[in-house]
Amino acid sequence: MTDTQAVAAARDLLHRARRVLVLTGAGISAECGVPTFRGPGGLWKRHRPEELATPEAFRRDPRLVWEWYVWRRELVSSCEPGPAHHALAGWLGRRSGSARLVTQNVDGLHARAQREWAAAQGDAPDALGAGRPVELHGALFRVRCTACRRETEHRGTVDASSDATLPRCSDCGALLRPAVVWFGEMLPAEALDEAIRWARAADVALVVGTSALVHPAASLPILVLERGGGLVEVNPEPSPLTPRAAVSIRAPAGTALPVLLGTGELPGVKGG
Ligand code: BJW
Ligand code: ZN
Repeated sequence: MTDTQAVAAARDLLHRARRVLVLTGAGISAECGVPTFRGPGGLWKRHRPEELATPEAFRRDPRLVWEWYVWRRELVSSCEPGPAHHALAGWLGRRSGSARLVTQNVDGLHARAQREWAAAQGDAPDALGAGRPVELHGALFRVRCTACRRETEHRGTVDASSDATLPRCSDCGALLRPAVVWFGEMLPAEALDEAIRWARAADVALVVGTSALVHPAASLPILVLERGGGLVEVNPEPSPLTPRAAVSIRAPAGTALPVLLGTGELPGVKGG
């Protein structure tokens, strides 16, 4: 299958699908300057996951873990949603409720692109409602109290120069932690339930920019396949899902999604 044929076949599948589950991973933000976790230049190359992304690591050395998150928060603050986020936001808006975006990313770039799209349509920019991305692994700019578990948005500066300067809960005084999901932790129940509900109802899973190694996120497209649905994968590299994909588009998301999800016709191909 040529690239053009693959895109045409994927557009046809998406066009005919009654419900679509979209699952994204770090690769969709890579072209915006947010490093992926694995692979060349990945975040794990410089920091072993078991050192930083586990509750044990945070108990052992909260300052070191916070330092990593401060670095990532600063990095993401300087990034903008890219063509892939924008193409997806427009397509989700046009599908008006028949597709749901589930992301493993904590960078908030999908929500930003969706708010920008909503604002461009004349809607209130924060009126995403049921269309807001399902964030399976939490959010970089939220914190949770390690004692009372109160969760709040947190965009302020964090001073990770010493244990004494780390952020503390304004209610109970205990240490705050990033509201993200570390290895061995349960995913937020509401988000996981919503993702599974969509996976069980979808005809097609569109999987973009994930190594599909981390579960339960990587199991969601399998649920779609198990009920006879189709899988479209966009990733320059193969993943464990590739052998089961009806269509595999081996291209960066920022190149592939505007063509796949755009409103224009493909050169020489009838649009879907
Ligand atoms: C491009 C591109 C471009 C590049 N365009 N593409 C079943 C089997 C085996 C193990 C388990 C299982 N179920 C649960 C587990 C254990 C564990 C797990 O999955 N381990 C595996 C690694 C073996 N899972 C968990 O612990 C989860 N919790 C859980 O299951 O709770 C229940 C339970 C509790 C106790 C015991 C047992 C069960 C929690 C997982 C939490 C993951 N957390 C992280 C950190 C989040 C916070 C943070 O960001 O700091 O989430 S880890 C990290 O990996 C992050 C990501 O969301 C996640 C996935 O990574 P992703 O997005 O796929 O990124 P990469 O870098 O791996 O891949 C990038 C891809 O992009 C590549 O393919 C590139 O080719 C591609 N790409 N440029 C398109 N331009
Ligand atoms: Zn508290």
